Parts: sequence; structure tokens; C-alpha cells
Amino acid sequence: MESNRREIEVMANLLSSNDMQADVNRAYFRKNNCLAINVIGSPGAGKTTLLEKTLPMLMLNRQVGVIEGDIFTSKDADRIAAYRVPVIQINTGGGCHLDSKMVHKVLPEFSEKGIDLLIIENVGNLVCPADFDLGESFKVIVLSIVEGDDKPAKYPVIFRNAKAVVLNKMDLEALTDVNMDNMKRDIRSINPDIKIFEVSCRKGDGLGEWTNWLNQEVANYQATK
Ligand SMILES: Nc1nc2c(ncn2[C@@H]2O[C@H](COP(=O)(O)OP(=O)(O)OP(=O)(O)O)[C@@H](O)[C@H]2O)c(=O)[nH]1
Ligand SMILES: [Mg+2]
Repeated sequence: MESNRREIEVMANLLSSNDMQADVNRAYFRKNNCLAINVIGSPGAGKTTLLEKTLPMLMLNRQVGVIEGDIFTSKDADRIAAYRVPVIQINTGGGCHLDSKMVHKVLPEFSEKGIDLLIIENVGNLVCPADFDLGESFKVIVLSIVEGDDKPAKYPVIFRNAKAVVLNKMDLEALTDVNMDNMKRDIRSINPDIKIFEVSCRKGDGLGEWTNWLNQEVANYQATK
């Protein structure tokens, strides 16, 4: 009982220290007029692929920077670097999510680059990143539809805290038993305001709508300086 209470206290302190640093990061982003988004999803949901497909369109009128969160490798940062955007890899060394201190440490790497949009790809995980504010303006979930239509109901916290969800791999819908109506109904019952995009990064379907929305979010953020 005593040790349970101590664990809860340690976790509460950790979260509150994370939140304080997240507020510092948020102030940094505001000062630099840079919209920061936190992209979250299970391993393999298609987060990096979504960035790869989105970057060429966004880069037409935005300065974009990327932070790649990963447990050990720099594979995702290497993929993103091919698009000639400033990209920094953070390895958590086993940790299942990024935290605001890790993000803060790498922010100087983006200074004086005039970044309008900083995309932070979190470690592949649909649970732990939900609790750790990085100072972003909002969270975006990438959910591969082949993961199953029960996933929003089973992992509701992340859906409650996100502004948008990208339902990816729509090209595989016919090969699975996923029920898209059930999936979208559950998402809306958790978060009625969430924006839902149905995309196929493989085929390109829905990517224009997603990119236009993100572009508009940058414009809205910069207009409310
Ligand atoms: N069929 C299909 N495959 C896709 C689609 N999007 C991504 N993939 C594939 O899914 C696999 C995983 O994609 P990634 O973008 O690496 O996934 P991720 O979410 O970044 O994974 P982690 O960083 O490891 O968490 C790759 O083989 C992609 O080619 C899609 O729309 N359709
Ligand atoms: Mg990735």
C-alpha cells in the first residue's frame, strides 16, 4: 500500500515537471511563430510514411522541421532527411515516449531556420505518449485501419486528447474485416470534435485534404500571434 502511494507520487511529480517544461517549449514555439504538432501512433501505423507524403506538398509554402522520436535507430530521420528538411533524431534509449525535456534540448538546432511547422513524430506507441505534453499545439493520431476497428474504444485516452486522427492504409480496407462506420462512431463518441481523415499513403488518397487542413492550421496559428 505504502509503496503504491510512493509510485503514484513519483509519477505525479514526473508529469508535473514534464508539464512545466512543456509550457516553456510552448512559449518558445509561440515566440518563434512555429506551430508544433505531436504525431502519435502504434509501431508501423504509417507515421513516417505520412510525413514523407506530406512534406513535398507542405514545403511549397512552409518551412518545415521534423523531430523523429525512436527507441534506438535513426532510420526514420534518415528517411526524412532525403526531403531536405531540418530533421533531428531523438533516441529514448528504451523509453516508450518522448518527453518535453528531450524536445527542449534539441530546439536550438532549429533556431534561425524560420520554421513555420515543427512535426514531432513520437515513439511508436498508442498509450504512453498520451500523458506527456511536449509543448505542442495539438496531437495527431495516425491509426492504421488494419489494426482493427476496436482500437479507439480500447485506447481512448489518446483519442480524447487529439485534434485529428489520420486513418491510414485505406487501400487495405477490402482485405480486412475492419468496419469503418464502427471505428468512426467510436472515435466520435470519445471526442466529438476530432477531425477524421481517411487516407492511403500508398495510393495517395485523402492526402490533399489532410495537407490542406494542416496548412490552414499553420495559417490560423500564425494569425493569432
Ligand atoms: N498498404 C499500405 N502500407 C502503408 C501505408 N502507409 C504506410 N505503409 C507501410 O507501413 C509500414 C510502416 O510504415 P512507417 O511509416 O514506417 O510506420 P511508422 O508509424 O512510422 O512506424 P514506427 O516509426 O516504427 O512506429 C511501411 O512498410 C509502409 O510502407 C498505406 O497507406 N498502405
Ligand atoms: Mg516512424
